[in-house]
Order: sequence, then C-alpha cells, then structure tokens
Amino acid sequence: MAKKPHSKIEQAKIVLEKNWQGSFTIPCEGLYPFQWNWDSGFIALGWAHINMDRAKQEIRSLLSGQWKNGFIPHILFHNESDSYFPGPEVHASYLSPHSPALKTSGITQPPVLGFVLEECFKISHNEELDFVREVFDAIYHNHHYFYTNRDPKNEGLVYICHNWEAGTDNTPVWDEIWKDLESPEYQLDRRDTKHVDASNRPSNREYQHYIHLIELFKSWKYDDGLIASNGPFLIQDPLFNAMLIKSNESLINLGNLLEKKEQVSQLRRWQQKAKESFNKKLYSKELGTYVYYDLRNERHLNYVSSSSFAPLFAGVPNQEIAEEMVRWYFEKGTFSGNKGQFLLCASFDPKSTSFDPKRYWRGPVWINLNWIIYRGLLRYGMKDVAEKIKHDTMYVLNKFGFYEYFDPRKEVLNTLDKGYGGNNFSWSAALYIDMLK
Ligand code: 9WN
Repeated sequence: MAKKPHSKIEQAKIVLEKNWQGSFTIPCEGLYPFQWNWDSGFIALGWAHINMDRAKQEIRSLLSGQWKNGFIPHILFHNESDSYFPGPEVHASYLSPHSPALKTSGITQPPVLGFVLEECFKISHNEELDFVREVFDAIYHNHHYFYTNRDPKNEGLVYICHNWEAGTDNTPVWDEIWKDLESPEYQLDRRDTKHVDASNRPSNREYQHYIHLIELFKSWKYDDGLIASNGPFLIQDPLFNAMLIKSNESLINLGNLLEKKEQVSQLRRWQQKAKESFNKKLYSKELGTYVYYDLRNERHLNYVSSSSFAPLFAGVPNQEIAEEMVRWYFEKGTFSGNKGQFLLCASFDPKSTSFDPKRYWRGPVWINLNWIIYRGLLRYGMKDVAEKIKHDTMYVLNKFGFYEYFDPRKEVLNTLDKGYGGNNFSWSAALYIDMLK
C-alpha cells in the first residue's frame, strides 16, 4: 500500500526534527549550521506547540552563549562546521573580556527572547512558571545591557552597529552607509553562494563591508564605548527597537507574576521613554510610517521596509496612526500594490528603484516579518488585513514549501516552483505551526 503523504503540519515538524542538533536547532542545513539568536526565538515558538522540553532547551542553549555583560551574540558556535563563512575564527569573540568560553560572534540580533518566553508560557497554559523563573534574570540582564551600552544619548532607543544585527542584512536602507565606506577589497571565502543561487544573496562588495565592520570591532576588542564613538554603522532601527519594546512588555508581565518589583519598575521606566522617543524620532509624518535614524551621521534614512511596520507588534503607534499606516501601505498603497499585485508583505518598498523581488532583504517576503506584522495587526483589531497577511503567508508555504524567502509578485507565482534561499528553513516551519494553532 502506498504511504500516505505527510500533511503540511507534519512536514513542518519534520523540518524542525531534522534541524534539531540535540540541544538547539540550526536555521538551515549547510547554509546556516550553527545556532542563531533570533532564529532560535522563533523556532522555540514552533517547538513549544509540539515539544515544550525542546523549546526550553533551545532557549537555555541560546543563553549559554550570553556574555558576562548581558550581551547575547547573534551566532553561537556550539559545533564545528566549515560550511559557513564567516566562522568562529573570523568573529574571534575571545578578544572581548566579556565573552564566555564558548565561541560566539561579537554582534547581536533583534532581542526576541522576552516575548518568546511569554508566548511559550501562554502555550504551556501558564504551567511553565518555573522555567520563566529560571531564565527571567538572564533576559532582563540582556535588556539592561542594551539600555546601558547601546543608548549613548539616553533616549530609550538603542543602536545596532552592524547590518547583521538588524537581521535584515542587505536591505537597500544600508546602501546609503556603504556608499561612503571605503572597505578594503578582502578576498572572501563565501560559502553561502555555494548552497544557494548567488543572485538571491548579497553582493561581494556588500560582504566586504560586512567583514570590514567585524575587523574594526576586533581591533577595538568589541568594546561598546569604542564602537559607539568610532563605528561607521550606528543605526536606530525600527524593527530592532520594536522587538526590544515588545520584549520589555513581556518581561513586565512575567516579572509581575514573579513579583520582581525592582526589575519591573526599571523595565517600566525604559519602556515609557522608549515608546515616547520612538514616536518622536522614528515616525515620519511625510511617509506615515516608521523609518531609521543614522546616529553616526545624524540623519534620517527615509525608506520604508517591512521593518517599518514592526512597531505595531510592540504597541508603539496610537490607533489612529496605526490605522492610517495600514490603510495607506497595505490596503491601497505600495506594499499591496494599487491593484493588489503584491503578496503581503514585501521586505522593501515595491515602488522603489532599489526593490528587487528575488534578492534576500531587498524585496522578498519573509515569514518571521509576516508573523510579527500579523500579530501587530491583531493587536490593533485590524482583523481583515491580519487575515490577508496570514493567507499570503500560508499560501506561499503551502505552495512552495518551507523556504527562506519568497517572491512577492503575484504575476510570477504561477511560473515558479519554489521559494528562494535555503529550503527546510526552521523558522518558516516553526511559525507555520504557530500560525495554524
Ligand atoms: C547572517 C540565519 C540568519 C538570519 C538572518 C538572515 C541570515 C546571516 C547570513 O540568516 O543572516 O546572520 O549569513 O546571511 O538575514 O536574519 O537570522 O537564518
């Protein structure tokens, strides 16, 4: 008898199962063979629905790479692999006096752990309070690190110092920075382009900038003060700050349950300032959405990307601004296309000349951003648009599989038989599970 094909949700579970390494989950076999920071957060959400012990282990493993000053790196090299560049020897985390024995990178990623912890707690029907107690202080320490080391003007907004910290590696927003940066022409030993189509990845010149920044940080031994005063890439990013604010909110909720009075008061102070500054500084009246601020050059970077909508998830805009933003960008404007020609949500403004529907963060749809925006829309009661983004997310995952990113142009969807980048990509599978539950 022929075997019954696996249902889609079973296929998603198989992706997670295959990428599980015994104590953490890799984002994608070959392409990303280590533990990544925000990937692990989204992956933990998937695990929480099917195996809570693994969700907890995922989070514990991530925290095992935390530095003494509270910093949590973007990659943890628990295992050896030569299929990824740049590996542990390029990042050289041992140069920092704060780094642990475990080899890690010296840059971070959007701080999702706080809200991931609250989500896992909810998925457990509030049964995992002991686990919340176990990891709460470490995540709080991470927020403390951000507000004491990454906010030189004491505004409540933290900066990122590298494009890999944004998670949206090659968004056209950074083109403004790269054009003034005279990075050396390093010989690169890229492996990503051996796994997936090079035309869907960042260019070699972009990679030279990425490596140049790492080389600078190493020459400063990853010292935050030196990076803040000399780093050429110092950006207040709306996605990164929204993740921190949403995680603050979750830590406040969980801290109340644990009766952590002092930490909750501190979190509330950070939170209030953060939200105020976010609306004052990162909201563009002309564009009707949130943009980036370049602290090094004291200028706004007035581009609209999917990161511009992440503040919805963190409750940053008021109802009126949120509704206007969604009406403009998702119902009749650029991201939907005036004739509805695009799936929600392209990672970069489809009207821009820099929009590229195939190239990584320059246009394609990403499942984690869709999940963030979906949750944000529900938060503001915008159910129809939320359902639309959920529909588009399910559509690409069902049609093509658990790829890393997808073409947003409806007109080409019937001519394609797959998504872009890596296949069997963990957070695409994990968030599929979460969105279905
Ligand atoms: C650099 C792992 C990571 C994601 C990022 C995504 C990509 C890495 C790379 O893969 O970045 O961190 O080598 O391209 O842009 O968001 O966390 O999935």
